[in-house]
Amino acid sequence: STASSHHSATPLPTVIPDLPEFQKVHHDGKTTLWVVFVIMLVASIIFTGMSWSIPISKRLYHILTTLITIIATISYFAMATGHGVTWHHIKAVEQHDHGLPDTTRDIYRQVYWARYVDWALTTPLLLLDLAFLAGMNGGTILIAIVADVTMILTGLFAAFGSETTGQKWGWYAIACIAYLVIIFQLVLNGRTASLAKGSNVSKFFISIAAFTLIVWTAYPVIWGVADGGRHISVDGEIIAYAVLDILAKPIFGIWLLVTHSRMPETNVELGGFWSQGLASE
Ligand code: RET
Repeated sequence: STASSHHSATPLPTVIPDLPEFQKVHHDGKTTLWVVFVIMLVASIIFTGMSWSIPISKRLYHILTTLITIIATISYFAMATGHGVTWHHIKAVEQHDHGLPDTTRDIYRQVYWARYVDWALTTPLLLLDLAFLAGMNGGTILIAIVADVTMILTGLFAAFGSETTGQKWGWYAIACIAYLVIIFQLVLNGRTASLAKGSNVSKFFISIAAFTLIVWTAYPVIWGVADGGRHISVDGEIIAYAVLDILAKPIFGIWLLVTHSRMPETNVELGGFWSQGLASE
């Protein structure tokens, strides 16, 4: 043939590999991160202001709730400025074109690991708010907190898990089991404990715990759709978590603090080292 007669020439490649796909943040995602940063900052300032006017012995919820929004402010500052995010190689898709050699197409997606650092610190504090409100015992609180930290860390491993092995969804399943432990502690032990604090506190605990369970349960759903299934963009994921974070932190916080100021029975008796030096107040 004519082609074989040019044996000294370098053959042209017949297949040009497909360019990798990069799933990344764009304008809407960046704007959202900055907006939530401002909301968390304003909430932190308001909660700090609210704690000023009440005695230190009644500030436990204020301290916890303010720390939660301060940590979120820091985490959103990191993400908005491009920190706390890294590329995760999701997979190499095999391309089969009839008659041509197979090629692969790599897919990369940005993973905001700063979220998991935020959640690892703030979700235990949120649980403490609820646990003190219900009057849960130390053992029950310890189990809920350890299950919570386990849930967030295994969720982080899931986010960086490989898709070609059972890693990603395996870690996800473990995180969901840890989440069920938290629900069990709140629904059974939390509700029972709250009854001892009277019907007002019990009713309030049931309402705010139900709100918490609904909002918290949306996180693994979003995760499954966005991080797990990659059915929504990185921007869409940022917006979804932004809505949930605002509900779970500032809205939860203002509801708790305002109700606390109107319902003296919600006050926590701080025994032992918690109340050292406060006797004179
Ligand atoms: C992950 C993925 C793995 C499975 C489960 C998850 C649950 C996350 C939750 C997060 C709550 C966050 C809050 C943040 C701040 O306010 C880690 C998404 C079960 C429940 C309340």
